Amino acid sequence: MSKSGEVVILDCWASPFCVRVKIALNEKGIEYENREENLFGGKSELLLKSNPIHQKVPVLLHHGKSLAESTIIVDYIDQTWTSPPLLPSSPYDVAQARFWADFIDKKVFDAGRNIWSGQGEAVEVAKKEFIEILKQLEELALADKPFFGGDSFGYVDILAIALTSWFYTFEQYGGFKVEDHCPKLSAWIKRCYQRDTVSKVSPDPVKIYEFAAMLRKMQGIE
Ligand code: GS8
Repeated sequence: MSKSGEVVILDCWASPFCVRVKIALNEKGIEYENREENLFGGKSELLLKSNPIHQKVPVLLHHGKSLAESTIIVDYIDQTWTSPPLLPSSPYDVAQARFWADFIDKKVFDAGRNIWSGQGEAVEVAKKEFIEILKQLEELALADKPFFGGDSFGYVDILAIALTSWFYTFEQYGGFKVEDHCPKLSAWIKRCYQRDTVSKVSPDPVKIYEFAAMLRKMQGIE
């Protein structure tokens, strides 16, 4: 267990990237303090100082030292607190996990964002792309395994499950259900949410939907 103040997350409740860090720390049984950033009304000096390049959350502060980028932070957490391991043990399996982590990072959330932030035909295109990406994940990465890495919940599961509290928003704006296209992935989502480490830090999908509606208004989309 970590003493108070040792581990701090510069956080935003709706950020799927912050959720990744919280799940990883929960899996390791590490206590942390989360400091909510106001991303629209002025970021804290600490955030600007800790992540001067991107000025984004999450930032992890460990004994005052800062780290940015959620996949890198989850990696750091896995190397710092080694039990239970999140990444597999063989170099080949680690490489595979990193391949899918990279795929998820480059594809899933951006495709989803194009659904909720789009209009007209662009939404249809984004929806098709999003479903195609999920099908690739389902067929080629998850297949018939309970979790991406096999029998136990791990690195790729954390990176992917954290994005799913936004799926309801994508579904509402896109007019589709993930479950109708990707039954195995839907079963995996339910399996992951049975874990306390996931459910207790995952934002309410309806609140995310309301948040996305607010962002659309702010961006003048209607
Ligand atoms: C993405 C972080 C990010 O987009 C990661 O950590 O994995 N690749 C990074 N953070 C957003 C909030 S979630 O959409 C953020 O901090 N945005 C503030 C800004 O862009 O100014």
